[in-house]
Amino acid sequence: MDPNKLEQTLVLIKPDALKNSLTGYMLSQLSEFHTGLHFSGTKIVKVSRMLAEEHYAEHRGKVFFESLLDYIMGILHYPDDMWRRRVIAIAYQGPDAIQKIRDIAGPTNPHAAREKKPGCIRALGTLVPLTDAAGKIIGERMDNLIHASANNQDAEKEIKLWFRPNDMPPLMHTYATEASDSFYYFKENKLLSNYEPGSICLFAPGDIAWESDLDILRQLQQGKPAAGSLESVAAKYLINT
Ligand code: 3AN
Repeated sequence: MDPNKLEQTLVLIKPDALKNSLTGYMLSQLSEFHTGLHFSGTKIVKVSRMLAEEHYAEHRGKVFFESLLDYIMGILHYPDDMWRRRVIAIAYQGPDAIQKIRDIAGPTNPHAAREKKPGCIRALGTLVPLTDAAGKIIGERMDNLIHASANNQDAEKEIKLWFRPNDMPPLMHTYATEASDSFYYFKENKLLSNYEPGSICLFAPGDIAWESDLDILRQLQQGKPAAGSLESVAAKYLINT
């Protein structure tokens, strides 16, 4: 099969889009008819802090980081209705999927989006001033409705962060999978090989995992440096728990 056909990208329909009832509009923009792309996975996610931190790891330490976490966790748009704090996560797939979705989403900054690409999804977004404890403006947050993976490397990291292999049909897998041959448990940000009360089983023997996730766990179990964090593996297994 042409590997180009398998290119995947992660789309998140963020809480501001849900709050403004833009889901239908956005899905229609992303439809196979308009883009030639296909859904390979979709889920409704209550975003945990762990997942939010992993997803936005590159922004850690920036002035808007904490606000960005609150935004993607739905806390800002649904301060009272906790059950409404959700995003829709979608894996899209097809030739040139990453660039096609980036084009439909438009520039990151909604003001730039309105100027440079009227009609794109992010042109409907907004900028929110960020203030310090004294009320002084220290920056701004971009509420831009949609996340779309920026490049191949990010797409792989993000698809594997949000989706398990069996969240999508096996014939649509882009990334290598492997059956686990051991038990791996997670408890209080630690990796365990035996069950302890309160621990969560990430993998049992025979469970299908992303190969790279198993590589990370094996390295961590031996106390060696790994290509990713334990949280980057565990976060998706804790989704909606
Ligand atoms: P994009 O989503 O276009 O790939 P990223 O990955 O650089 O952009 O940023 C992720 C998110 O972080 C953006 N969607 C936006 O909400 C927020 N963000 C990025 N840069 C800034 C910034 N300079 N000020 C405020 N928020 C930002």
